[in-house]
Amino acid sequence: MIDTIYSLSTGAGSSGVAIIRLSGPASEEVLKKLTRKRAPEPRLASLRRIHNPIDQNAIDEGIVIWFPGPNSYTGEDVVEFHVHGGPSITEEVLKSISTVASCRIAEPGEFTRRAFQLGKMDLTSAEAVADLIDAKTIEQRRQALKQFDGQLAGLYDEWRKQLIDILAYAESAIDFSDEELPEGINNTITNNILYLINNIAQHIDDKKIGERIRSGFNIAILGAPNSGKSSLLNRLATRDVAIVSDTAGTTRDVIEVQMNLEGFAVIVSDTAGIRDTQNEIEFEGVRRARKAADEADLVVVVFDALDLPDISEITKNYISDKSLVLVNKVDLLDHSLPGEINGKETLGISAKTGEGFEEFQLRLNREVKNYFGNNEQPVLTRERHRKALEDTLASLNRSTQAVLPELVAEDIRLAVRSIGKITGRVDVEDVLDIIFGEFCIGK
Ligand SMILES: Nc1nc2c(ncn2[C@@H]2O[C@H](COP(=O)(O)OP(=O)(O)OP(=O)(O)O)[C@@H](O)[C@H]2O)c(=O)[nH]1
Ligand SMILES: [Mg+2]
Repeated sequence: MIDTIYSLSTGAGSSGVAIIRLSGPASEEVLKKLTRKRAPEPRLASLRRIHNPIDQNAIDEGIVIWFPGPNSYTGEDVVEFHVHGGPSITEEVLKSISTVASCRIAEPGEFTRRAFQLGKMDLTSAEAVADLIDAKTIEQRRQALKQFDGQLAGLYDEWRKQLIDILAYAESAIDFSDEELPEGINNTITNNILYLINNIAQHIDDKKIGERIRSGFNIAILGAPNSGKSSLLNRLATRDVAIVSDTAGTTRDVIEVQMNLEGFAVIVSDTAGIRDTQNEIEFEGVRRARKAADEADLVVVVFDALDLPDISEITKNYISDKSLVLVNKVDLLDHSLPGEINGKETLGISAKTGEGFEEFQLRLNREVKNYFGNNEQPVLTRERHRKALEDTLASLNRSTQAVLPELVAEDIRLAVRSIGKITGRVDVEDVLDIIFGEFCIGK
């Protein structure tokens, strides 16, 4: 007996409309009990009075929609109650549903999990549902929708199909002697494997673009104490996030602010001023600052114009090809800026007056856009995909070294399995909990 699952599918709190969704064999029974009528026409919005089936009291009047399986989100029988979104109403409807046998509250992601299990969508589309719900920027949404539409699944399924073709060849090489096989079959196998290895390797050599679109592009602000890092963060965030003071060594913890630059999610971190220190707390702050810089996709290196020409040597070490170099406090400068530091062009700004800030923002936007590029190819979006592709590559590379045809075939079979795990074309029970655990209840 399969449970019927239900939950409030819209957000918590009061709203104009709230949707309570059910999926499973008892859906129709619940619908009849709560509306005291037959199920309406399938997929047709119908106005109904909704009652508590135990005390028979009216709860609300709302829209009900009946989706008999398999033409529903999950593939099972599904019912939606669209009621007024007051907590007393939604609680009472949920309570009423709980009185019907075999109905229980859904686990996180369970609706989508059932949709996957009944073949309504592959695993990458299911993951994309979670991403669509979480999307806060245009680019996050675009990427999630592409994945939901099956762009990633299409690519991986195509590679898997090619691998299965190669496997068929490789197995024929086991069963038949050399004389019986068409000429050059081993060369064809090897060439096809090498071609796939090349394509997969290119696909995963991606600067983690897809993962960064989901999780955010990391920018660390780094520099000597008092150079104006926190002032810069506050100006970027247009609010007073970090404490600013003329005491050197004010910031200790890493302060993160989420922003949206050019439609991309960005996390900007303000850090402790880098210097040698005996103070235990400041020392830990400096350690965290260095770590933030190491892990960042872009480091904004800030120098203090008041230190010129003896700018901080420790800070200089952080100039690399992933940095933007600023000289702050140009409002106090009575001579000209050095055009470059360590071969990197400098930009003079004043976090206090805003001088040069517009140009800084333009450069920041340009860096973010350049990092992501105009990639129209489907990109992988999770460590899970990367790991499966690395396993696939490892098996394929091994197969090119194998001498016995049996071993070649076995490695290709392993490769088929690894790549199949991404879309769920194999036994994947073990990964399901991880994927659907990312969801909130009601999705
Ligand atoms: N004149 C002027 N003063 C500035 C500018 N930017 C920051 N300041 C001042 O410099 C001092 C230090 O600024 P903060 O933003 O706290 O510097 P910080 O780099 O975060 O310092 P730590 O957290 O100690 O490393 C404060 O008194 C700011 O008001 C600027 O562009 N011009
Ligand atoms: Mg600070």
